[in-house]
Amino acid sequence: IAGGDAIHGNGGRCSLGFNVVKGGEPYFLTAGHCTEGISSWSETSGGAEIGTTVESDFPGDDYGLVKYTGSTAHPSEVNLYDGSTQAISGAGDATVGQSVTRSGSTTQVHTGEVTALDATVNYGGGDVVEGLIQTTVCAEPGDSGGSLFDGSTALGLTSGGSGDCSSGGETFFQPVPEALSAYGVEIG
Ligand code: TYR
Repeated sequence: IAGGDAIHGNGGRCSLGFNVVKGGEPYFLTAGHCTEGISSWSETSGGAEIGTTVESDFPGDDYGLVKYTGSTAHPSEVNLYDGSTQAISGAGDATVGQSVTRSGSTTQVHTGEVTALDATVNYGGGDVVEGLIQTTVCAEPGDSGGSLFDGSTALGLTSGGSGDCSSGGETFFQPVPEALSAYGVEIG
């Protein structure tokens, strides 16, 4: 299972962000608003458990950490939904004007540009998230938690936004380096 693949739990669906490791054990990052209410994850709705939520940060930030069940290594790669994957070798900070690509389980792969950094978004209901990457990339419900990357560099986790992938949208992403340092995990 790779970045952009579907992850299901508790009747909901999100997308896997990036496979990571900590102490030699495999984990993955996804959005905090996904891990907030879901403790057990599977690849299909109602399927076998592949991991359990061990950390969750939302609102304020929007990242969470899931520990894979078992010790089988999960290479850090992103599903390009064309039968191939993009290998991820590390994480970096996005820059304004950068061309970026997103992978997620609802709308698969879409590209766009970074328009701003350190954006604050109010999702309503008291859910304010700070420090987000703002982009012209579209996304839709279920793409959340999925990967934003540029080549082999991990940049962000899909948080939220407006619009859709038919008429176009604007999407905000949680930067990955902050999540890596908060949890003491690294890109495998
Ligand atoms: N927040 C959505 C989710 O939880 C993802 C999303 C992103 C939805 C951008 C719409 C949007 O415009 O799946």
